[in-house]
Amino acid sequence: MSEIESANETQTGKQESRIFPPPATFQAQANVSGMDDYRALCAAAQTDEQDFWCKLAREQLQWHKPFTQGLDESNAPFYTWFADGEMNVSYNCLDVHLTNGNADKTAIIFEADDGTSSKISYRELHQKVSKFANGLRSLGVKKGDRVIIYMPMSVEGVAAMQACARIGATHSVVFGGFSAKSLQERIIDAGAVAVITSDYQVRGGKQLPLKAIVDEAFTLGGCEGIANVVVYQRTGGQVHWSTRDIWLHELTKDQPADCEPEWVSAEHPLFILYTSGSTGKPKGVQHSSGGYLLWTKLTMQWVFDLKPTDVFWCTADIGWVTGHSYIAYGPLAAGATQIVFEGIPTFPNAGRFWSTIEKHKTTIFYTAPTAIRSLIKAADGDATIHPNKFNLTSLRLLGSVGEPINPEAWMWYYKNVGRDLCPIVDTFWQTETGGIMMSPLPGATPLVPGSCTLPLPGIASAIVDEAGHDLPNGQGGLLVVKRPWPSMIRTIWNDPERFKKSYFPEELGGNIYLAGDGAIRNKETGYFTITGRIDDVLNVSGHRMGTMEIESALVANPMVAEAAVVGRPDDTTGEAICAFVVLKRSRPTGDEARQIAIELRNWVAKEIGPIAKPKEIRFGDNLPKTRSGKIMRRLLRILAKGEVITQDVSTLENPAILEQLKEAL
Ligand code: 6R9
Repeated sequence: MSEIESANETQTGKQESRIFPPPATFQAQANVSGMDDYRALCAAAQTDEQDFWCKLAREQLQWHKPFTQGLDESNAPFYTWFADGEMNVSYNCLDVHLTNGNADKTAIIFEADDGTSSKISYRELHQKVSKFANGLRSLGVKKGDRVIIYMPMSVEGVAAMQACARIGATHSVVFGGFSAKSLQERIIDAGAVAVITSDYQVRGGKQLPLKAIVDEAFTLGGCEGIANVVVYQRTGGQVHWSTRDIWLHELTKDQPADCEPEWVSAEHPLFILYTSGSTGKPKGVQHSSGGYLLWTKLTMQWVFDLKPTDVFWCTADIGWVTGHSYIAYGPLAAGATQIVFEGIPTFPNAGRFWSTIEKHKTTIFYTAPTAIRSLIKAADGDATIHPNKFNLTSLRLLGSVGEPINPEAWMWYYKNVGRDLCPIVDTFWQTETGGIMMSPLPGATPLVPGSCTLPLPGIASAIVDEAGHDLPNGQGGLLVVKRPWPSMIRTIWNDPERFKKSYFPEELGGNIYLAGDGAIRNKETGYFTITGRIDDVLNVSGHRMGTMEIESALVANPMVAEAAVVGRPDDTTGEAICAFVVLKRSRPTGDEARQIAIELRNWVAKEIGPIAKPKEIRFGDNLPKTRSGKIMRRLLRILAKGEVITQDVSTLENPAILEQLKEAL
């Protein structure tokens, strides 16, 4: 297992020794204050697991019908939580605030791409969502139906998700950067009955069509199940119209501002979110209602130390799980004021994050390492957009998510954005986990740059070998979670067998969750460091992408005979996609090769979305293969890095090919 070997090398080669204990003032006011508090919570979870979770679920959520049982393991690994309890997620995010003093509190500060902003209170958001939900009901959308949401970052995007939750429809948000083909595949797999989209999205001063891509998805076929396309008018730009289309403002215009929520079982599927795995086909990760909301709300309090006066800003898109848990659901359930940002970090310039923090007096800022790394570069090149040119004194807590944060980026973030005063929570989690699994608690855990430190109370993270045996600290292995937790993935939509195989493999006993990441624990502190994916999943700018997905897209091109995709380290995006391609015709060189590479990159953008475009394409007469015909991706990874192959290649069928693939175009 090469990943694990390299993890051990990292660990022994370079030990991070800087430690940052929580500032006393932070600790004094924190929701979880000091390591003793943290340990007490962990101990409570261990002593009586059922009691721990049931108590929290009763305290944190309002139940229409109380549950009688917490975790049910009788059909493992299809675990259920609070299953006979009835509740509604939207009720718990909105209605509860109408009577607890939050009604006129700002729920969302919307920061538009062009720098204008607006606010919406909990009362107003409740009305908006209720009208939206009534509108969907009037179209015949009902409990259990699936609705695709293909929306820009907007109050309406969040409202669409909440409206589905309100009527018990299961939503599946598709990131606005995905192509018509990806959208069509998700519409079909989910068996959706409606699509919610907008005319355009506005990013970086440009208008990008969304409705037109939905139209295109229809032309690809298989979308006959969609009775309606609801269109939010963002720009008023031109769109084609058909009988199935309806404007959101017309749909909601005469709807009552009150909508009785659909009471559902805590196990009712709140959403399906597609994510990349190690095969070509994205997996529809299915989440629950009760357990999911419990954990997203609790982690707002534990990890983000949320207080009534905070202004929380998570920069993720609602198309990813981070935007689900820490924009659409967690912050609202917790009664936060939060920023929803339409634009991009570099428009009108790379000071946009800092100026927006200053403008809205943001107190908690949660972003991805890739954004930080690109802003470091930008600030190096232009002192006027350096964070020290802005008043960031409102900040009290910083967060990171999506990929490992390298210690240099961590230190820059800590010093320049946090002014050496704000703890950084490096939060490890996944689409499948629903919420944060490992992270420092900012008023308790001493921070070590590059480490997500320790599991949250109730989360039984461990590191095991391939037979499922526990490994001692200091030895890298597979990251697993040994006990179920409320917000865990329930199944893969339409594919329970794949769910079992991917996450609860027999080799590990069939009942412990395999994360798909490698990890190692520090010998002294027991802190976890994530060493990267153990499967064929790449992490490019915090976006998960399967190498197989990209390979399938490439070979779908009529010119391509064969393709192999690997990741290579990249200073800004974390990993970059590098494709090795064999054409049906002879191997192109020079300008012609460059031209075909451009064509293939655009092809992949069409097939999957621009985020999946290979950064680099190299052409060969063949790919390095073993005598049994297996592509040696390990060697391709070395070539992609520009390194020299030192190991024995005698098992290769065609060692000469390596020479051809050595050079970048
Ligand atoms: C929330 C999210 C999950 C994968 C995960 C891991 C990587 C996420 C991380 C991290 C190191 C962190 N990852 N957070 N690696 N440190 N703090 O990103 O979900 O898109 O499903 O990606 O991202 O490899 O397995 P998702």
